[in-house]
Amino acid sequence: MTDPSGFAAITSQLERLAIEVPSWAYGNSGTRFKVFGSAGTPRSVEEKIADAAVVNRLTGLAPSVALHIPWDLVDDYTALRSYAEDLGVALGTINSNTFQDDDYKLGALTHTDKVVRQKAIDHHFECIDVMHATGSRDLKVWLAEGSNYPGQADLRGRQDRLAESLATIYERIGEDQRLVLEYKFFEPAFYHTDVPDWGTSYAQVVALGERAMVCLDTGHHAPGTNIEFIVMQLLRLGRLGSFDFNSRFYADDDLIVGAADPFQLFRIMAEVIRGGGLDADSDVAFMLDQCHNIEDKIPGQIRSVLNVQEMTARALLIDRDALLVAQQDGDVLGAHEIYIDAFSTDVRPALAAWREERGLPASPMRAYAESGYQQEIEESRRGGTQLSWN
Ligand code: PSV
Ligand code: MN
Ligand code: MN
Repeated sequence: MTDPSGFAAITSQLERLAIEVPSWAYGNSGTRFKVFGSAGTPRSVEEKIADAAVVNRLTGLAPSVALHIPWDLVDDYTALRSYAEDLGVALGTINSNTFQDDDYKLGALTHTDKVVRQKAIDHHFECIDVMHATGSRDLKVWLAEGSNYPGQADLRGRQDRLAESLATIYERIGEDQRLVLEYKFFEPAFYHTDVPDWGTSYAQVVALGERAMVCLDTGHHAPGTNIEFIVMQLLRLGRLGSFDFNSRFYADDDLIVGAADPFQLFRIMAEVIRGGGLDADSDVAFMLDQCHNIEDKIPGQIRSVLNVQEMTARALLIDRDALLVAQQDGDVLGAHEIYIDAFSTDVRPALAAWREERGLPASPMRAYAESGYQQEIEESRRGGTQLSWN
């Protein structure tokens, strides 16, 4: 095969791309208006993992599954780990959950009441116990905390209590484990959020220590935010721990990554590559944080990891040497054209051929449709309670 785009030169880097899938993507989900039930939805954590394993088997891209506690509560995490490994996937990031308990209405790690704060800290300790059993590296902390009305809360006091609570949790994580702190600029609190932006997350994690990092969820920014700039800065500072990928038109839409704005995904991956985030020694974790409200969940996840792979391949094709020369020469439009040339390259045929070379289906979407798995789960998962997003 001729290789006009230079695809052969990027496959060693592309080979390193791994995208963790979230267990909650396989449950039913919706909006505050309606959660649609769908046939074949998992009724247990094991069935979610089985579905995630299908995504990995067909794409070779999704070797681990993130769990959310207590949504994915089981008695024996060591057994769950073996079950997952038998299906060819690992258990990945453990997500804590302090947003569905009445006690946390006014805060969890930031609450003015020490008893409530300790309850939230203890929940994180339980998550760390789970991590030891599952072999997980990352504890991901996203906090729904904030206030709705000016004057409702002492912003400074909350930030101080947050620092103290996080320090207590951080002390408990193992030498090979990390704490990743996710930020979000609004929702469910609307006036202020205690970790609204990368700067706050960065300030908090730097105070904790070297194994504390920032998680960047692509849906958690105001419209118009230059997300790739944040990616660049966090990589430069050595604190980009992980991504929660999804795409959005308005806010935290949690749609299929790359569906709304593939160019933004390209720009993000271009900065990841520029900053060493795809190098062999990189610790940056790539994850999806998505829900599939109206489409089938497994092909939704397959489409998502393929989108990330496709935009990563295009970003790897940027002629970095030529770009540097154009940038240094002040060649504004020349530099821009080099960048856009890579974005405009259709890598799909090359990716299909490369997949086949590695024993994977050329079209994982088609392979899934033809596999009969969807029909099989729709038939076999009739009894029991289908799991929802929460
Ligand atoms: C919050 O919007 C979030 O992005 C966090 O990552 C949660 O863990 C996830 O959604 C699922 O609620
Ligand atoms: Mn997220
Ligand atoms: Mn979110």
